[in-house]
Amino acid sequence: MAIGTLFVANRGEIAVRIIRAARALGIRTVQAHSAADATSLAVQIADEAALIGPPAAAKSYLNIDNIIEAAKAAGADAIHPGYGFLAENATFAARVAEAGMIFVGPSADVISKMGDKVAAREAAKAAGVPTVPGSEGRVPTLEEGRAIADSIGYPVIIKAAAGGGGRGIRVANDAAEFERLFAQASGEAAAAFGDGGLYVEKVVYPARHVEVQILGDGTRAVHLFERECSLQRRRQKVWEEAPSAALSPDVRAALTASAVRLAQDVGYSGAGTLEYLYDEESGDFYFIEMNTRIQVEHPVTEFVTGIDLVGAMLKIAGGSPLPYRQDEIALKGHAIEVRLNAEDPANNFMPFPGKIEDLRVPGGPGVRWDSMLFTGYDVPPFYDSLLGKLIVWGEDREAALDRLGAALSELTIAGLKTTQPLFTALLKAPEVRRGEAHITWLETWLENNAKHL
Ligand code: MV4
Repeated sequence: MAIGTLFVANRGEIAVRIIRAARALGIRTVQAHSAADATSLAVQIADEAALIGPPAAAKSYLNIDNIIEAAKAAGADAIHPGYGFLAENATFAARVAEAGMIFVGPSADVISKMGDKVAAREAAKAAGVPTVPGSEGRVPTLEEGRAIADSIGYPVIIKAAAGGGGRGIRVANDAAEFERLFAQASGEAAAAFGDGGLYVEKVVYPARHVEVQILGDGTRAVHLFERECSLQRRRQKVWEEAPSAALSPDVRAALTASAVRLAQDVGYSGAGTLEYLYDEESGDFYFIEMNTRIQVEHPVTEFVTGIDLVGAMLKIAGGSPLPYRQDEIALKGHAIEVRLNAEDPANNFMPFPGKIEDLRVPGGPGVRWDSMLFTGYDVPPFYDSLLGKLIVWGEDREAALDRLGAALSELTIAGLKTTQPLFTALLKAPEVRRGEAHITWLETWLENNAKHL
């Protein structure tokens, strides 16, 4: 059943993005909002709006009962969860289905399976997708963990089965550290996730973070090439590109084929991303986890493939078969995204909410601005600090870098501090210009350069 009315259960720039995709397909939109977001851009441009609770996210954007009730009252036949909040919550996906609506995303079962990082790792192995050398399944006891760590060799990384995105991970450099950290990690995982289960992997270092975008319809899956996301701070990406400057055509072909195998094996439906670590030295790649949502950085993939990923999600959720064959998806040129956050990069990236006193947005060929900002908007202090994303496209990486520089020099966001100066400085860094940064590069660079931003 094609979607008639879509309930947008998210906020900020992604809510705006979802409304635009829905409108292009003739779908009516109802924007969920907390009391703090009543005047947001998403509320202004949606066909309708629905209050779902007070400012605190736990009482609004994370409030399953309120969201389902408001969506039903609005006559919605589908709910788009965006990213963050309830996007990867299997209970929410199941509740939406029980209420007779469509969850725009994979089934609750697939969310649940991929949310268990050990189950995801085993599914990858079963699909013939390379994983990092490490434990089989969960590690039941400290003694067995020690034996595995000793056999794969230190340093090893201890991860929470219920974790993901870097929560609850520990690096042990020797057996003594392993003994200390294993119990600590298990206790912390039990407290944070209600599941103390752990697994162990060899540390891949130095490594790039490369991820593959896929689309599936439950039967068939296609890939939309990869994104390079190594430029990150405290596991928050700040700059993403497509394609990765590090991959040869042969490695790209093997990597993307592996992602399609895994997506197809689990019967994936909707947009998803498989995260890998890439060892440039050996050319080896290793699956680490899957994200079962649309990601912040999806526009770089849209730029290099010309495909509307959010539109594709809505079509698939409405029951259409996958709208693309693999041979219809081609990679053209190079795209870069930078995240403009309301943070002070010279002061340890301290959050800096406030009022937008003036806004001047860049434009021209190959320039895209995805944001919820308008002059006079008061950035609320209750949510994450993403203000918008500047995305540029060029015929090749050099052209994209030049376009990013030009677009950044046009952009003015006045009234608060943003991460804009970080990107102007990064564009001058030789390692960034050459596309050489790996996952720990930015934090080291910031130790020497953040004070000048
Ligand atoms: C790793 C790793 C090195 N070796 N696993 C951190 C977040 C979570 N998604 C997985 N993470 C890592 N897993 C092995 N076996 C290094 C990281 C890691 C990382 C990964 C991707 C992007 C940024 C990162 C920053 C620090 C550590």
